[in-house]
Amino acid sequence: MSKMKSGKLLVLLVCLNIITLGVIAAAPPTCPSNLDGKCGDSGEWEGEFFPGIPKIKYEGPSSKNPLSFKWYNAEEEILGKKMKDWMRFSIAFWHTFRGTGVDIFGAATKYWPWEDGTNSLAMAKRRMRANFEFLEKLGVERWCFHDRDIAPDGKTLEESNANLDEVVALAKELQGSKIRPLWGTAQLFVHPRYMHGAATSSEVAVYAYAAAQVKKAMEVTHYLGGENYVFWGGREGYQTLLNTDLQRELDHLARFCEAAVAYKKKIGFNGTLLIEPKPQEPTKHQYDWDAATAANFLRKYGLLGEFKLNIECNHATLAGHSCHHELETARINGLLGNIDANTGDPQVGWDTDQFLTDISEATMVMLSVIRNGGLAPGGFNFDAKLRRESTDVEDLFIAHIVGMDTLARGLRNAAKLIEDGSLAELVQKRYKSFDTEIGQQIEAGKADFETLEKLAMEWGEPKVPSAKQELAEMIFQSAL
Ligand code: XUL
Ligand code: CO
Repeated sequence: MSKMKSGKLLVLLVCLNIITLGVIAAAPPTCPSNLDGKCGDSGEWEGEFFPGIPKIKYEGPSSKNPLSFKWYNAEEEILGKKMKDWMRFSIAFWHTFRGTGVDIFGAATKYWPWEDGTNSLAMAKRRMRANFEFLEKLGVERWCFHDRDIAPDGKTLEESNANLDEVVALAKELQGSKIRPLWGTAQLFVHPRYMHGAATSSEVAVYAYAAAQVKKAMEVTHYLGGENYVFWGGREGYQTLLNTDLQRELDHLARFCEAAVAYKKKIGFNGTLLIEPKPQEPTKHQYDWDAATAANFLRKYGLLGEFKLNIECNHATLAGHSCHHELETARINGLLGNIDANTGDPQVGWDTDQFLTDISEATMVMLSVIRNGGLAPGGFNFDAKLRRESTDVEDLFIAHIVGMDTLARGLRNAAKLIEDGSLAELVQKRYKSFDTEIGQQIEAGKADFETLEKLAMEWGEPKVPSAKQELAEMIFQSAL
């Protein structure tokens, strides 16, 4: 074959491959064959969604039962508070009930038995029933949702609102007296109308549409007894500054936040408003880059006191920080409101939303939570999804169990470190020179440069002590 011909063949093969991938990705899920006619456009579902899965119980660290907690013992007290009150765990509806395993190269890998392949209202209701059975069996009393995860978009805003109302009415009934949303939010990033952003779109009609969607999402969160409301700026950012008025977009975002505060007060919603920072993805540069950027935005626009932050661990690492850094930054600014519990992959550069299973990281997370005095009215939302290759229904349980156990283990370890006191002592010793008279004057803002210059000359070259990093790491590790 000539060079020319083989080149053409290669192009053809690449094209065919792209077409095939496109077809696979677009193929609608089909009704599974093992459902004995239970598939169909009906909201009714006879029997259990998770037959064979018992109510998950605490069995202790020696248990080999994958469907049991080894470290999370809801009623056990740690540092004077029940574990369940430290954790306030929540399930993310979008990952657990809308996640299909689809990625940019491949089709869905998961077809849960209750799915009928449609995005109908009846299907939405059936999924909602599955959600509550899942929560019940896992012993979790909170859940989080986007408006469009739980109810299908309609042809008009009125129709979308009506769909939402119908599903929310069922959710309210299924919640009973114990279960509540940890937070609700509006999905302002999937629909093409939001391609330039929602509150930061260059198109005023999109800004208005987003406002209407948030208004409704806040109403239903309030109706369901939600404790918080989240703003994740899905497409609030830019691709290039060449076509972007940065100042105008940020001003619009601030106006949007102000209007949300006003509406929250108007409807008597007492939940906390939370901004969820993320540096990029889907836009190249998101406005709520990290905790410090979001704090500065709130400060600049006079919104401190009206908002707190929802820190997501995978977003922290995308911003080049550790989760611990983001939690501490939020905490020392009085802004730590909630945690989206997940983790990224150190070798992958995007938001993989994995369940956190690293005990050392969980211990650092829990150190921040304890220092914060807990997270209430926030909590831990499992903004985490099964790997594409994990396809059994029981994997949904196993993933949440290991996520809950990891954080519970982190809590136990952090409590050990706090009770032991050596780490705190190491830190306190490190700064002891500031406990002197002059140190106290500096901290009180009463030491001017002339005074300090005089002292520097009197003292001569400072003797700089060791930072004791390895000792700190040794103490930390002894608690794991
Ligand atoms: C996206 C993300 C969202 C928010 C809610 O990265 O974390 O799921 O938590 O919109
Ligand atoms: Co999140």
